[in-house]
Amino acid sequence: MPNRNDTIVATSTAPGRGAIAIVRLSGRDAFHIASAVSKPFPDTARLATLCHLHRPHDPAAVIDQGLVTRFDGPASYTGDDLVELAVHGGTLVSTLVVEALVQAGARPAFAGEFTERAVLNGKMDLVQAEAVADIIDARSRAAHRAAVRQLDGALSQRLSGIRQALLQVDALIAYEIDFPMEDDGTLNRASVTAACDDALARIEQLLATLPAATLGREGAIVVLAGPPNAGKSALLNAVIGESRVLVSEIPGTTRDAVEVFLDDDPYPLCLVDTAGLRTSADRLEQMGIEVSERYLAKAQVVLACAESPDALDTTMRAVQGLTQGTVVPVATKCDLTASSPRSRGEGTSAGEPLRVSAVTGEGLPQLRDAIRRAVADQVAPPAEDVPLITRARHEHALRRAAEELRAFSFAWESRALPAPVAATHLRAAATALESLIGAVDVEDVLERVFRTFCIGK
Ligand SMILES: Nc1nc2c(ncn2[C@@H]2O[C@H](COP(=O)(O)OP(=O)(O)O)[C@@H](O)[C@H]2O)c(=O)[nH]1
Ligand SMILES: [Mg+2]
Repeated sequence: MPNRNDTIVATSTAPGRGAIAIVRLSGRDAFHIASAVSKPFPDTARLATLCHLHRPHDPAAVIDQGLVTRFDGPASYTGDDLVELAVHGGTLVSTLVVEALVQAGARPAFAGEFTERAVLNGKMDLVQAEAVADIIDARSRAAHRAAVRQLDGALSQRLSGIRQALLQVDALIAYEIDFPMEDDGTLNRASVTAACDDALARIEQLLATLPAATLGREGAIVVLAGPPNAGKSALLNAVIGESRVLVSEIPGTTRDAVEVFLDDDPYPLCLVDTAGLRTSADRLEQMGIEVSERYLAKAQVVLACAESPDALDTTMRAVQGLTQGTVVPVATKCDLTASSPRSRGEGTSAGEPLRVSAVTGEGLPQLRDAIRRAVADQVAPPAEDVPLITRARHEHALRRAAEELRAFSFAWESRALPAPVAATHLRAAATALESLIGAVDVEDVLERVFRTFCIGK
């Protein structure tokens, strides 16, 4: 673990040409170090001040003019004294400012070290710190929404609520062990079981958000499948509104799968253009076809594309065995064929194909709607008030907590283990939740016993 006593510095904005770059400095000597390179150095907290930045103790060696803001700990992002220097962008200026601050006594920060300090100083918990990273990495509205809620503490509150409930049960058991004659044993047993069931249900409710979280982050996989030359690549380009995929009249042009990420609500889409589904003697094309089949296996939605009704039938049959996803029949190049009155319009249920044209744009809005409906059929959009589980770390800890809780319930109900031994499962479940939010406090159980029970009774 890096030394927490060091004062750390880093450029917080992305490198490259830009209007402004922000350099952050944090730690016990932050103000002392900053005042060696800033003239003047502000003496009021949270008041952006225009300063000259220069080499340490050499006001004549000016590097830049910038806005310097001091945040006096603990009222700062890290909880320690912190200085933000907003300087001109580009690669050189911020590098020179960081260099000057290092010469004045700071150490370059490790990745994530500012947020790590925020956690260590109790400004946020681990789950919220992860949300900071998730907000930065979000590439869909769904992922962004989940991260903002997580930073807000929605998930942390749920987790600590469940943990508190478990500690409460532990306290109940401890009380019964210490004062077995004082309470109505049956009532206690029943309330322990009920509290455990409730905690388990709350954990399972969180785990149930995993598919929605995965879709929100990675996009629902929508595969365009069909014979070569059906117009799949042209359709994909038309849907995303730009030419990303090679379109050609030579069958077999798309040999590899091409993924295009498209943000949408409630989930982003990962549109996959594939090689055709026919079997081919060409080795390269054959490999492309195998790739298509792999994508079909994990698709949420398959757009079965073909020009003629016969080809569409064949495609539907070929696809059905290869996917668990919802298959949407799509009649392509409808500008070339007269529409039968029956098939015009939005219908796709009951095998009625959706008529689309990449050339005229006909049917494209209906196609987007059909995709949205099909995705929602596969994974229901998450309830507004339930925070999403977005990380493997969270999933593992919750599964572990659920396992321990089940082990406890079994031991408790079957009386297979003495109560103090069964209770170790309960505490292991609480610890798994603690490891998530980073609130590890062994005194908690004892404190609960004394606070919620009248020992003097
Ligand atoms: N008229 C018309 N031609 C299309 C349409 N979509 C594709 N094409 C043509 O059909 C041929 C094959 O298209 P392509 O997208 O490469 O098919 P893929 O093999 O299924 O990817 C190309 O010559 C396209 O210009 C359409 O909606 N209308
Ligand atoms: Mg193609």
